[in-house]
Amino acid sequence: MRLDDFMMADRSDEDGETGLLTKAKPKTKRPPLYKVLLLNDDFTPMEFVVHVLERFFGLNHAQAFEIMLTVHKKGLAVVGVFSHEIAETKVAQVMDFARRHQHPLQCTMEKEE
Ligand code: TYC
Repeated sequence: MRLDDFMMADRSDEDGETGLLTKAKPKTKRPPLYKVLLLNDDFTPMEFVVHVLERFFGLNHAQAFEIMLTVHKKGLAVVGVFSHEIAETKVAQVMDFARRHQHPLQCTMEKEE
């Protein structure tokens, strides 16, 4: 083995086809998280919203009541942060449950920055 080969041996995968020696940075980016938001409206009963928060977001009654009141007063609130798939499922569950009970409750998701 020539001296050059020997010197390059342990960095062969930093070179590739380009001839440029760049450090191969390990890419282990965490997947993005998504906020699930509940929106206020004038018609959905407060007790229904509390029930939704208990049923689909695992909150106890006091936590659920507090978040419901925040939505009622501020217009919206984050009710949880999840992976894309879980957030999508929560939104679908809430929207379906509200629609089946004929309430206009809206639930959306938003990528966390
Ligand atoms: N504003 C509704 C009312 O006064 C209650 C409500 C709270 C509705 C939160 C939606 O996401 C909501 N009955």
